[in-house]
Amino acid sequence: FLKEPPTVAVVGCPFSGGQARPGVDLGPNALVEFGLLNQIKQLGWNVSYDGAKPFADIAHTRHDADDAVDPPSHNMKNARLVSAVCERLAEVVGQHAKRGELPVTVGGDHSLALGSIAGTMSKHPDACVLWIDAHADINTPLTTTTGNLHGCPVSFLLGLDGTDVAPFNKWAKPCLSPNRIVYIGLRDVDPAEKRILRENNIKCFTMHDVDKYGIGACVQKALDHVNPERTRPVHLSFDVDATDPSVAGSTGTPVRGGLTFREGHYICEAVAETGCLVALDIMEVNPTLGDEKLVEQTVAVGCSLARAALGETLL
Ligand code: Z70
Ligand code: MN
Ligand code: MN
Ligand code: MN
Repeated sequence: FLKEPPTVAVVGCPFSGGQARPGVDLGPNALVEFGLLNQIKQLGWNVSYDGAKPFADIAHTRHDADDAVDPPSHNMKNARLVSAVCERLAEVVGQHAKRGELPVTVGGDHSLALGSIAGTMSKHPDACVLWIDAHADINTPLTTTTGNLHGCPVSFLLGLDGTDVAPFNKWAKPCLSPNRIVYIGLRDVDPAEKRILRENNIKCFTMHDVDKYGIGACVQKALDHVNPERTRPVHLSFDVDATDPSVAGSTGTPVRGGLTFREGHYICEAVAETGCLVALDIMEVNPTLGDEKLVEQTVAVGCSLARAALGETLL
């Protein structure tokens, strides 16, 4: 699916407006400072990086959205801001994909995946999505109890009831069908989200399934579901809170009982082995949460998950 020479376009999106805790906007810079670009080069990729430039003209990409300027609409907080950033991200990711590059979106909060996946779909409408997360992020504007849009991106991608609302409906058209997304790592799902997942027959591998079948079988079954012939392009959207807080603790909503270090990396390695990866998200690293050691560990894990997805092997 990619052009020669193989190029990764790192898209850092310093954005925190999809949730309540400041600091996740500093995630991209932390991973880049830790050496992400050179690490990807070491794997044999050409690497491009634009810094935060693509988002520079959108006010308040940091966590300073003002309810007076951007009042809650349909119970969604910072809706105009999230929509504007995701629309821009979709353009940027779409442009890179159309040049045959592999966009790696570094967040930032997970509302950004509405933009990154919309961008992937603009080039690869037949792509499937692996969503690795403690959370399902499939609330709609009608079901969200927090109003935080990082809990909602999947519902917009699927075009569920209640998502055809301004400002999102100006640009975000449904672009994914429920049988083309699969979850791994779930363990903190709202009651309304459980109903949505059931009603739409969306395949999920919860932590219960990881315990029961092992990560190898779960990833195989997940890929068999969304990509049985291994011919479809794959967008891997990895929320670092899918891993256990002991693995990546510097994140806004840690949930105990998560993926081990190896289980998280195994998912990325197995996706790399398919040769189908066309886009990657590394989301929700918040370098302002926890002590220095926890932050460095979490940033390092964000980088190593990215490397594993981009072909780093153990031998
Ligand atoms: C909850 C909500 C969420 C991430 C928390 C939480 C969603 N279901 N997503 N942390 N990454 O607010 O809708
Ligand atoms: Mn806010
Ligand atoms: Mn998430
Ligand atoms: Mn999450």
